[in-house]
Amino acid sequence: MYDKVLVVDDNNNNLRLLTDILEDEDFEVFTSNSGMPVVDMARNLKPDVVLLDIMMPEMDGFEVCKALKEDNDLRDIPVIMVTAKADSKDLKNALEIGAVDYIKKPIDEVEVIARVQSVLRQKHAKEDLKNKASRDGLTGLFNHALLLELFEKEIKNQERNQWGISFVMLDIDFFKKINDTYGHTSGDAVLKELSEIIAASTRSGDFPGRYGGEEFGIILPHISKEDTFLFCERLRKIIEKHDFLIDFAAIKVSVSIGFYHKTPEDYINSEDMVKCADEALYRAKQSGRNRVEG
Ligand code: GH3
Ligand code: MG
Ligand code: MG
Ligand code: MG
Repeated sequence: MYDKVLVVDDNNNNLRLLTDILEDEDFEVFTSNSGMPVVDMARNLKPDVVLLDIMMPEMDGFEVCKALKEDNDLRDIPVIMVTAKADSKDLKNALEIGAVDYIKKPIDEVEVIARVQSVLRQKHAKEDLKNKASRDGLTGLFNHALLLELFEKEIKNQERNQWGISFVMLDIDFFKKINDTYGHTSGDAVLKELSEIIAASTRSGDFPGRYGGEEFGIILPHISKEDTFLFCERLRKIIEKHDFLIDFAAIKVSVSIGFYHKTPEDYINSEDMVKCADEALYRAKQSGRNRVEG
């Protein structure tokens, strides 16, 4: 996939020049000749880096950069300032409000490419690190902390778009018995295999995570209550029928599932949604296990 660069400059000649340079290097380039729409564009395009002219009418580069850095979802996008005057006060100001680098005009092709690539290398290295730290070691699913962080973001996103969102909590039935009968290593193998089933059952926009021990949390954005129930039932049945291979034996495992569905009119926060899903899970356990309650 190509890295996306958003180039902002009020001068169309500069825009064309920067676009040509970057496209020659196979970047996907988006442009704006005003600072005003940049925050919205950044939200929609999710660029990997923004090149930002300082001197622009209406909204200058400093203001745009500040607005990006004040937005939780956008602040990690690196900003490179493009400046006509090599005034060290301007550069200091740019770095202070969160720009990572600057390019001086007149624009030098080699410098532009070198600076953009260096910033992207840092960005990708940071993302790799975060990805590793955010995954559960045993199952490879999102860990508890990241799952909750993603959930907060998704709820906001759903409210903005007037969609429904569900939180699903899944717990293995009588897992202690599996550990006691076959050993902890076999228990781990079951957890891994179950994670693969969960990951394979979710769509690309869903977020499956390991909530804790033998409990899994799944965020389902943009879904109805009926479809949440169908998803959970389908997952429950797939697991019930599956042969879990441990050592030389194949064993059967069942799960209980609770979920909470939030409509756009329902102003409940993530913490309370998790609590409600947990209560539904408790009801599923109470009413016999291997069930879905929502
Ligand atoms: P219930 O149907 O009520 O959920 O019964 P349960 O036995 O599944 O629940 P309980 O909470 O009594 O036991 C959960 C067990 O899960 C106890 C714990 O040792 C085990 N467990 C938690 N994390 C891991 C893990 O990472 N690996 C293995 N092998 N076992 C784990
Ligand atoms: Mg300008
Ligand atoms: Mg449990
Ligand atoms: Mg259990």
